[in-house]
Amino acid sequence: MDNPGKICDFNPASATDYLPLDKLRQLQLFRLQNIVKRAYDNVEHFRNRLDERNITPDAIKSLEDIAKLPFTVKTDLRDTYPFGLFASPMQEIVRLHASSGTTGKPIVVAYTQEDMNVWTDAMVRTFACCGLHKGDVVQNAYGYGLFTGGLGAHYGAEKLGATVIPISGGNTERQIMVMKDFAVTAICATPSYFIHIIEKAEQMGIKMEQLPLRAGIFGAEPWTDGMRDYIEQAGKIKAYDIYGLSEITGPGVASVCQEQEGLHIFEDYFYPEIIDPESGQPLPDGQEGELVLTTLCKQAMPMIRYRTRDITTLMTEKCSCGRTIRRMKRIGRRSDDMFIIRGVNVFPSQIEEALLAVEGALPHYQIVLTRDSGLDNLEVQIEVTANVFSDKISTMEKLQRQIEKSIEHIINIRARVKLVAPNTIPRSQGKAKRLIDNRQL
Ligand code: DLL
Repeated sequence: MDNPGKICDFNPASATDYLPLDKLRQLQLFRLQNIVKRAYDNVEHFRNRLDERNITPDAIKSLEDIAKLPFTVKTDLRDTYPFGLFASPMQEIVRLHASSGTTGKPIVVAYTQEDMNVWTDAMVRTFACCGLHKGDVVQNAYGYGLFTGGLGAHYGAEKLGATVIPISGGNTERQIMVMKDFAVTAICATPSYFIHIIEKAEQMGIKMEQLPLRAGIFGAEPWTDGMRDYIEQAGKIKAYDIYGLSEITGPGVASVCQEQEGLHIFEDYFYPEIIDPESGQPLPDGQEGELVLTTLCKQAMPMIRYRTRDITTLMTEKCSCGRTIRRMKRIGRRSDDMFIIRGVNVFPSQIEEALLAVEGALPHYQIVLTRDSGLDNLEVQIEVTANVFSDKISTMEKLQRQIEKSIEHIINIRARVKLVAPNTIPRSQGKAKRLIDNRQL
């Protein structure tokens, strides 16, 4: 392909999302060859990995050749903490973010000005997918700070031409006051936090249908179709799913469109592969596996074949919205979310799916694992509406049994369901913590 000037010049959303596939593949290959070379020339860790395998960047002659390259995993970021994977000198870096993770040091990610432009462009395209435009008033309740959600959404919404309210997460009563008084039309938040907002609005006597809010741009944690239906009904809005991760850019990697059938991956920037998580072998489109992403444009910190641990399937059917970029199915689980109970692999999202299938249960739940005389117990604590809670014991018992059955139907083992009063389960302002494992494994 002819050198189009700057490797990662970006086009208006409409052009890139709808590129003919042969043009898109050409662009991806051109960018892949360049980014591999950039990483090889500037990142010692990556160069050593290729040298060990006797590979040079020239090995990439086609997109399929990407499979010759080694994976990058989260521990590579930890082992080179803080700046070991940077491919740009510090003077070129205009932003750092970090993600805390559960143990030890955070991982650090960096952006040059060009990276910021790409990230912002990906977010503009995300918002465009969700039907937002100039004139929308966007309440950004993703956390601002080292988390990429707040600033990522902020820059994109501003570039789109919308009016941005940088409220960040927390102070829920104020969120509702602002939503009402500033005539907010779209909100960005984690789905679990938005459910809390709906609940609080109800307590404050504010009816969601009387607000001009029409869209929610939700992501940063796994959620189910059942949760989406609940949010759309209770919040009187359309709920869009957006996906991203710090290591790759932050939010802006993929988004659902108006069809809400899978998330379009902005694959001219982020090249997706699906691999078998056990063998590491690439799987064809249409098969479920672990999502691996390569940043085709990232200058400060190129990520080559990053193993996300997120489980999904690439969809190849053309979307009726007309975009040519591929879609992936909603990410309902991470391979490291999984817990094993009595030998059975279970994901928290399966529990969510089961309980939302039963009327009267609220999407506030927590999974508690305990071990008693060597035997694992799975308890699911679920809030029910005030009406149900004050109802006859027999009604409660019936609901409890219904949910137990629904869970058993999906995961094939028995869980103890405990119905709890409204407002018992802790609310999150960001990512919800669904699992408490007290088994001391
Ligand atoms: O959560 C970036 C983000 C912010 C995405 C705001 C969307 C909206 P991290 O904190 O690095 O970055 O967490 C990334 O969160 O690997 C997934 O496991 C999970 N995740 C993110 N979006 C979704 C989603 C941000 N829509 C990790 N569905 C990822 C399911 C999601 N899981």
